[in-house]
Amino acid sequence: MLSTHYAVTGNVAVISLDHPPVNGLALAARQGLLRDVTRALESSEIGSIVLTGNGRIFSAGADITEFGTPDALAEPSLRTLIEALEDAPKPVVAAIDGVCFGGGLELALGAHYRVAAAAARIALPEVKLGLVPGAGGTQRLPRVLGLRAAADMITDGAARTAAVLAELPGQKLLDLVVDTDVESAAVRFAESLGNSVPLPRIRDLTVDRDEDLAPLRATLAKRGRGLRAPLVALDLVEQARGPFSDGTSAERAAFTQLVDDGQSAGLRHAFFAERAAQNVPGVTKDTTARTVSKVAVVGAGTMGTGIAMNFLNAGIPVALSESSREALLRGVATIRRTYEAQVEKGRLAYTAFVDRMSLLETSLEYADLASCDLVIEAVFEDMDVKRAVFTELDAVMKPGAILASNTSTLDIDLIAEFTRRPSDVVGLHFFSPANVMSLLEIVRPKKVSDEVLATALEVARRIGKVPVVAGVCDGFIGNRMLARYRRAADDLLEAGASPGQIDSAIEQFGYAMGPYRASDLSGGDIGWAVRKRQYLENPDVRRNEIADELCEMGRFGQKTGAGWYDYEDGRRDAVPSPVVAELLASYYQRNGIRPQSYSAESIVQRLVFSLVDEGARILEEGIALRASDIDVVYIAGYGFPRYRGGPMYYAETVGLSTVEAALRADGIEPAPLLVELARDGRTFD
Ligand code: 3H9
Repeated sequence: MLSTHYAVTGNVAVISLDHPPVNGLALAARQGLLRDVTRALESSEIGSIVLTGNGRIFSAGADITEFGTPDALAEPSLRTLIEALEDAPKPVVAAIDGVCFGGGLELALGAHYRVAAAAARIALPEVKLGLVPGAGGTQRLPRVLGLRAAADMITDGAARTAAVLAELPGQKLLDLVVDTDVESAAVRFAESLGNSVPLPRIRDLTVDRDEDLAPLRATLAKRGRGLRAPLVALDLVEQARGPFSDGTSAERAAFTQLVDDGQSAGLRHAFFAERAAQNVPGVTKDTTARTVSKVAVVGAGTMGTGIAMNFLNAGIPVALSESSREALLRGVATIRRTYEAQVEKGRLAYTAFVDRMSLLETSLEYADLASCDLVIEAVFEDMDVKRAVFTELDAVMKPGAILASNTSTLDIDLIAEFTRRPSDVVGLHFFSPANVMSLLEIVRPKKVSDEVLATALEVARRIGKVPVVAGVCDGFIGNRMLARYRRAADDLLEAGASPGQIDSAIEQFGYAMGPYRASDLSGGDIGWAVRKRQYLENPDVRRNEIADELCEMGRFGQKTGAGWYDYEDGRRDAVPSPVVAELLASYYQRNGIRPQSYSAESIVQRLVFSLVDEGARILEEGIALRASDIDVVYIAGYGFPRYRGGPMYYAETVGLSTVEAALRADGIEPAPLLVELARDGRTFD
C-alpha cells in the first residue's frame, strides 16, 4: 500500500500524503509521492500539481523509526524526490497545513511555490534529534529567509507559524498565507499560474541577506553543553553563501555522520521515551477523561502560584485559595509580577497578560472552590496540615471533582484515606519553578480510578507538561533518586573532592548545574530544615556534618551571598570559597581522613551510577512502569543531559556489567535487578 492519494480538480493534480500517524516520509510515502508526481507529469490533462497533507498535518518529516534500517537508504530517497519536484516542467505548489517539520519542510522547499495556512507550524527540528536537516534544508532555507533567520530556525529547531514567517522582511519562503481552506487556495493559486516559465527553483537563488553569524555561534557554543548538532548545522548554513551543490554534499556527509552518532541515538531515545510514558496500564482509548474547565489551587506560595500559572497560560480559569488575605495578595502579586516581567522582555503580549489575569479568581473560603473540576493542594508538607485540607475539600467539592496533592514526599495513599472518595485522589507533583519546569509526576495511589488517571494525563497534555506516572513511595521516582545522587556527591566530598571538582565534572558531562551550585541556587536552608526534622525523628540517621556546619554559619547559598561558593557583590558567579576549603580541611583532620583525589570520570561514574542503582530498585518495586520513564523524569525534571538519553539508557550504553562492577568497587551492593540483567546480558526495557 503506497501512502498517497491522487485526485484531479480541473487541470490540477492534487496529491495528498496519507501515512499515519504523522505523514512521516517512510519508503512507502516516498514511493507513493514519486509515482503520483510521475503520473501527473505524464498526463496531458494536467497543467500543475498541488502537494498536500491530510488536512491535519502536512508532514512531520523523515520517519524516525526507519533510521538505521535498509528502508532509510532505499530509493527514492527524499533527496531524489525533492529533485524530481524541483526539476518538474509543470508548476508544483505545496499546500501547507497543520505541521510541516523537518523533511516535510524540505519537501515543500523543493516545490516551486508554497501556500500555507496562517496557523500552520513550520520547523526544521532535526537538531532536537541530534541531527541536521539532511535533504537540502540547510541550503534552501537560507536562500529564502536570509542567513540569520534560517540559522536561528535551524539551530533552535523550534516551530514558527506561517503567519510569523510571512512577516520576515524579504522572505521568499511563502507565496501566499491564507486563513481559509489551504488546499482550495493552493488549487486556485496553481490554476492562476497558467504556463508561466521558467519555474522558480530555490536552489538557483543566492543568499541575499548575508548576516554575520559569529554572535549566534558564540551563544550556541556557550549554551550547547556539549551538543554537537547545532554547531554543525551552523557551519552548513554558512556554506549556503557558496555553490548549492557544495553545500548539499557537505550536508549529506554531516547528516550521515550524525545519524550514527551516540548523541542522536540518545535524543531519539528521549523522544520515544516521552511518548511511551503516556501509555499507562488501565488507561486505554476507551477510558473517558473527565472534563476540566476550571481548576482550584490551594496555597498561594511559590509552588501554588507556579502551578496556577500553568493553567492560566493554557486559558483555563483558576481559583487561587489561601487562608489569609495577606498570603493571597502576595500570591496574586507574584503571578502579576512574573507576567509583567515577561511582557517587559517582549516574551508575552500585553493583551495575553490581561487575558490571563482575567482568568484568575481568589478565595479565602473552601466553599468557593466547590464548582471546580480539579483542585490541587500545594500547602505546607506536613501530614496534619494535609489532613485538614483534604477533609475540608472532601466536604465541599462537587461529586466527580478530582482532588490532587502536590506533595513531593508524603504518602498519598494515606492522604486519599482522609476523604470519602479515595478513587478521586491523585498526586500531581510539579517541579519548581512550576511554571517553567516541564516534568509532571502523576502519582498513582492504590485506589485511584483509571478515569482520574486519564484525566491527569489529559490535563498534563493541555498545560504542555511531560507526564510520568509513578507509584507511591518516599520521594516517588525523581526525589528518591536525587537523594541517592546527593548522598553520592556528599560521600565524595567527605573523602576529599571539592564542591568545584564535583560540579565541574558533572557539568562537563552535560548537566546544567552540579549539585553544589544547584543547592546554592535553591537555598541550603530548605534541605537543612528537612535534615533537622529527620535527626529529631530518627536519632540514628546519618548526619550530614559538612552541610550542617555550612548552614550553621548562615551560608545558605546565593541569597545570603555565600554557600558552597562565595557570591561577590550580589553576582551569580560561583567563586571557590576559602571558608569552605577551611571547613573541609578541618573536617578531614577531625575525622583522620587523608583526602583522596578523583578524576572527573570517576566523579561522574559515582554520581550517575548511584542514580542507576536507585532507578533499578524503583523499577524492581514497580514504582516506575518502565526504565525509559525514569529517563524522562531525569531529563525533564533534573537537568540530566538529554543527548545522553537519561540515566538508565546511559547505563545501557556503558554496559550494565560495567555499572555493576563500578558500584561494587565503591562498596555498594547493586540492586538485584541490575545484577540479574548484567549477568544475563540483558537491558532494562
Ligand atoms: C528529518 O526529517 C530528517 C530529514 O531532514 C532528512 C532525511 C534524509 N517519525 O508527538 P505525538 C510518532 S528528521 C516517526 O504524540 P503530537 C510518535 O512517536 C525528523 N514517528 O503527536 C507517536 O507515535 P505513538 C524531523 C513519528 O500530535 C505519534 O507519531 N521531524 C514522527 O503531539 C504521534 O506523535 C521531527 O523531529 C516521525 N518523524 O505531535 C518531528 N513524529 O503514537 C518529531 C511523530 O506510537 N515529531 N511520530 O507514540 C513531533 O514533533 C511531533 O510528533 C508532532 C506531532 C508535532 C509531529
